Amino acid sequence: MAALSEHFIGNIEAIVGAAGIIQDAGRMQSYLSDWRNAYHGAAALVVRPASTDEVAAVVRLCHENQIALVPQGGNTGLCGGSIPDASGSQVVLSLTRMTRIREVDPANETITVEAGVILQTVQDAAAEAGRLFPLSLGAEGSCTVGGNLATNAGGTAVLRYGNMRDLTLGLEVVLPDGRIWNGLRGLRKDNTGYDLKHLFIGSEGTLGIITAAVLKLYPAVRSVTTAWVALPNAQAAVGLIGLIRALCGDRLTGFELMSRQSVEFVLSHVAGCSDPFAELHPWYVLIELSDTQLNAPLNELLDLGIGDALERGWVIDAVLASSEAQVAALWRMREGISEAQNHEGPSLKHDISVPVSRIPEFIETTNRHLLEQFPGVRIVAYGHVGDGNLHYNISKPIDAEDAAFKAQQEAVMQTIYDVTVSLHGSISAEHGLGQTKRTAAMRYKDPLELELMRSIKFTFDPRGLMNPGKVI
Ligand code: FAD
Ligand code: 2HG
Ligand code: ZN
Repeated sequence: MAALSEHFIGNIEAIVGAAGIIQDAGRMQSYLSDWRNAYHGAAALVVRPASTDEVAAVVRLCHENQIALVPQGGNTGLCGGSIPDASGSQVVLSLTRMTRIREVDPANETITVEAGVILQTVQDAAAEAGRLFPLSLGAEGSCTVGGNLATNAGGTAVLRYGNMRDLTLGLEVVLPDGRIWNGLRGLRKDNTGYDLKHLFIGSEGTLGIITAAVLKLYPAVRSVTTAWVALPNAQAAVGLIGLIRALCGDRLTGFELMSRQSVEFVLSHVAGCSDPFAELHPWYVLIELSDTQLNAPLNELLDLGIGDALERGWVIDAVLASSEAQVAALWRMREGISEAQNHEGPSLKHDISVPVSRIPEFIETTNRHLLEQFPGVRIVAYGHVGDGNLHYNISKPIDAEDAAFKAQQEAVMQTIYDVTVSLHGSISAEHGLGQTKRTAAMRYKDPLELELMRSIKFTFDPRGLMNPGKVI
């Protein structure tokens, strides 16, 4: 490990206090590997400032001493973005002590929170104020607003409310030289030049440290209907979502596609899950309708839509949840897929998007190419079909060696991304580039876009100290 001087460490401690600094190797461990245990790094220090001023002072000191910083929130990211490199010279800057909800303004329909606030805490605070904060994802009990912003997180309600970018009105950011940009404006209209917040959203910690945000609130939901539906093929999902949307409009708030393989993993590994149907089916969707009105006739609407789809041959079978417990059980089946896949050995994750209309073609073509080139791999395809976003994850063949499987990562990525790009898609719809997709982005992104990205990076961070080795 490259040692930092006693003087530097003393200065950091003078800023954040003893509670804000971790040097002990054992206590650092949880900051140095990711949720999947797929990435491992080393760090000179973990620093945990408790206020924006402390973040600014730490960043300024690192800037003056040319020390690279790796911002980290809940460490639930899925592409190694929050993990330092192996040199041991980088400092992990954890935002997890910045947990204040600064303001709830129901009349402006906004909430202002610090970067380390857990997503679920924001949802709960919104609910207490009789409002909804709609970002929803499987890691919501541990991911932070800062991480959600830095990755422009998506989740299961994007088709109705948009992703984190769409839910954000203002940001406070500590720039790489330690200056504080206060862009905490709760305005829905502000046309005073370039909209700088959008540069930081999705920048994965490479342009600055997000310390707080003004987020949008929505009316609370008072009626919900959830259905688990069996489909003959993925094409049927595209037909079905069009039909349900035409019928229900904005009441459609969730439409999650899952292959049989995904559901089988959950049934094998996630406690308390059971197959709602006696027969096996190749594909499933979880549909959620919701309304701000109490006792809205959502069951009737969904029955109507599913009845129509049954006649068209797009649906084989369907069940509507009849209690809150059943709703939770159906969502557990969907949101348990990531955890279930972890139990099946190493996996290669791909969060691609293509136009919704091309999802069936993507699945059919990629399955064919992959199985020809890598016989025996288990394809775990599922995701947010309303956004054209599939998690096209690959688990190793049952009897393959872990190392041999992992060695195929680049080749597997290339096969999947070649098809994605040929269908005018994106190699990352949700999770970002991090370490995993940085090289692939160089290959698949337009050279002019890359050149513009590099010049933005240089403008903000000419010394290259913000999360080096990630994104660009
Ligand atoms: P981290 O993992 O700590 O960091 C992620 C990136 O953001 C890193 O590059 C880090 O350097 C940077 N960063 C973190 N905080 C800051 C900050 N304050 N300022 C600047 N940069 C920062 N993602 C989705 O989009 N949709 C999903 O449906 C979804 N489901 C998930 C389900 C599970 C079970 C898991 C484990 C993950 C899931 N994710 C999903 C991925 C992940 O949870 C999200 O990307 C989340 O937004 C990351 O938040 P975090 O606080 O854990 O960030
Ligand atoms: C989801 O939609 C998340 O469940 C996680 O984005 C996907 O684990 C994954 O690959
Ligand atoms: Zn997802």
